[in-house]
Amino acid sequence: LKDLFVISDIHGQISMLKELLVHWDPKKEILVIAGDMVDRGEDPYETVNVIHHLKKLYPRNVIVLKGNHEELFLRWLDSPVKNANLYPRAGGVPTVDSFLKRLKKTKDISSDELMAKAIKKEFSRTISFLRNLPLYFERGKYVVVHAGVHLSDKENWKDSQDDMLWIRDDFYGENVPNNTDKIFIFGHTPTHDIYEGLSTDIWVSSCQTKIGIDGGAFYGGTLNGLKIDLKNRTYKSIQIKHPTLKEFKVD
Ligand SMILES: [Mn+2]
Repeated sequence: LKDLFVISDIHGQISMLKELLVHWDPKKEILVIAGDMVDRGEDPYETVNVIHHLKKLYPRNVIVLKGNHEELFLRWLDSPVKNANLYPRAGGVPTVDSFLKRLKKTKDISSDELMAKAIKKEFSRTISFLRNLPLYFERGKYVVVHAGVHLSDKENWKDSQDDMLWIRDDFYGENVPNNTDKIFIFGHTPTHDIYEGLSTDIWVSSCQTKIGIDGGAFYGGTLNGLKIDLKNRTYKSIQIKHPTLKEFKVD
């Protein structure tokens, strides 16, 4: 039985991702990317590209989940005019730019409509990979999901796909009891917000069944990796610090 190595909310921070992936052992661990690869950040295209490549290399040992930002990118691709104002506000510009930069032909692309059309055409495999991402990953007692689920009863936590992408304190709030028998690993809300500014460390609810791992990598926080030993139910975390300008490397 393989252990889990969970990473979430990379938001284009490819240098931090590469640094963190050094700690992944593909022979012993299933890598779970819990969504929000794109939007904001250093290079969203390359982030998706590296993860897609890993998925192709290790189809059974790499699990990639959809986050709300993959959903927002896909919505913009499918309805660029309707989302022309909304998507940039969600951090979409670096995503679109990083894809456009890799286009073979870049002339005559002046509107959102033409940009979306060109990206869909040239990167059809990447886009189809994003479209078909699952929303959660379940292994024994553990469930990895981007934002969370509704916890009201034991059976129906799988019902709301919307919650899996978007929910916040209606899930992680300390006043929300977990009536399922699962332990949830989630991203989406930076732990910095849950800790009210005190830390970017991995957050564990007092009931110990909700574990937040989003270190706010793009916001100058950390990219957290959570290792879960399934047999012994022990955890280990690895934190990659946001590169300062001085330490920043360009290769
Ligand atoms: Mn999110």
